[in-house]
Amino acid sequence: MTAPLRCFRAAAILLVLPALLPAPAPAADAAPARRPNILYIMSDDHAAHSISAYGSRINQTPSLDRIAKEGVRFDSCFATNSICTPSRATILTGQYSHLNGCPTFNRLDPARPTVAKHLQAAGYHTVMLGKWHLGSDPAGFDEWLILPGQGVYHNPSFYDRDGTRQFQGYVTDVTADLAIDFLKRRPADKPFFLMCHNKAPHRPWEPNEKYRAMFADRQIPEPATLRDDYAGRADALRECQQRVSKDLTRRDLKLQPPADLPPAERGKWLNAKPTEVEVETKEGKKTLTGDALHAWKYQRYLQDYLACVQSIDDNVGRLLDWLEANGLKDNTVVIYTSDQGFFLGDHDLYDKRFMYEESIRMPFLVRWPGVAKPGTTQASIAINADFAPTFMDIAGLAPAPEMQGRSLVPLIKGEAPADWRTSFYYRYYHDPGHHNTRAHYGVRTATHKLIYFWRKDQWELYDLAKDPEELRNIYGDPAQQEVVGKLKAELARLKKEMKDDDQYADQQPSDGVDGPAPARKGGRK
Ligand SMILES: [Ca+2]
Repeated sequence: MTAPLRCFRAAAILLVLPALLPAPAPAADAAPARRPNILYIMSDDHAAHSISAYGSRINQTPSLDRIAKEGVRFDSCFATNSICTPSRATILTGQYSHLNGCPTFNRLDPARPTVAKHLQAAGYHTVMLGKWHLGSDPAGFDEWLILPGQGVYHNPSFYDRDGTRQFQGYVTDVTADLAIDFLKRRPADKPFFLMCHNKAPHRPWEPNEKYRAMFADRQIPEPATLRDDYAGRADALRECQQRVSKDLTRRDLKLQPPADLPPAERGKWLNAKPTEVEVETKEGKKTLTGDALHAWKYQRYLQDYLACVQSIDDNVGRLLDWLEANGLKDNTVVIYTSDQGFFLGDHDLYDKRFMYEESIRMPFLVRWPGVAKPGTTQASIAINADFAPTFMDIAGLAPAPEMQGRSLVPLIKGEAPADWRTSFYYRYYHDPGHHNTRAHYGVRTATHKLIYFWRKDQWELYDLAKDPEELRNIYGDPAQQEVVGKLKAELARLKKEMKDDDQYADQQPSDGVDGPAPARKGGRK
């Protein structure tokens, strides 16, 4: 696995040279001046409710649980725009979409300041491996090797400054192999900032054979809201096209085209959304429709999704073991998260985008020996814009002035700053987008959520304490008008504080994250 990274070795040797210069003397009362390494592991679309440390009812993730047991579990960490590229841009810049220029699937301008650039300038060795999905080539990284666009699960191609190379194997294994390869040859006298980004468990949810077989016959418990009838809600839920019952394609469901289908018609067949499916049962072949088909689709979806998650868990375990076996455990902050949450059949949905809990909630687990108290939890509201200032704080740097988030280090330490945020602002733009999900913005507090679908002029209000599943829209309830008024005022305050002047309300930059860079490198996928 080392061969594709050979080109980095020369660069790594050169980069060691500046470190030979005398370092500034630490202050007399400073702790030993060894800045911690940062291993940031992020998966794609990994919902917290499929991690057993978060109380999953549907799977076990012992390696991720290990981070939680040895560190702190954040229970209220949220994406501010719950799709891939925008969340990644926010994580790197510490800014909301309307300021970092990535409200949808558009390219991140590589000239923008990012936390990688700040850490690199401060002497960290910065590395980006895996799924990037920001269109432009990574900037501010000493080394990078990334999947083109979404990448593929099996025998994936990765590319770097020199071009595209294909690897044999399963993408989650390959990504961890690359991370371990880097760790083995990391610069000896610099701390590292390693972003290790999994493609999994993103659609089309293609597990490796080991875990596909393990989950093939599992019966996964259904979520209570799988048959949500959307009564009382705004039009958005009824209009969206991310429903388990209606919108999973034959490709998603891993159905095989008839053997006699002409090759030219295979794509159309696979992309169709079936309204009946013939399955093998103990009693013979049976055609499923209606609710039986709905239940079957849920099982097929979750079996594959959870099998993809299992490979992530295994590989996180490999990374943790490697750190421990090689003396890096104590001086490496390990973070596990996902670019957003995901619906696992909740509200009959299978994507994200909506401001509902399963979509916006990000798993966020932090192990920092000697700083994070093992086995603790943190309920304060964290957002993805906080990650960049957190990395800077870990590195001993003040947050960069352009960043809108706030360092989570006090929360990692178990402190409760009196002035910590008690609400956060959310905004989603990609309408109609891939799943016809209506644009909206809103505010969430510890107890309530107010959502405004601005193009439809429709509102939803949920009492999260009384209705955690968000089934009862109480916006029109006369008894709630005082709450509505307060939340509207808070929403306006946050919108202003975050400098959202509706910059992208009517028009967003054109998409471009899946195109130019890989194409320029000589083909993708
Ligand atoms: Ca994602």
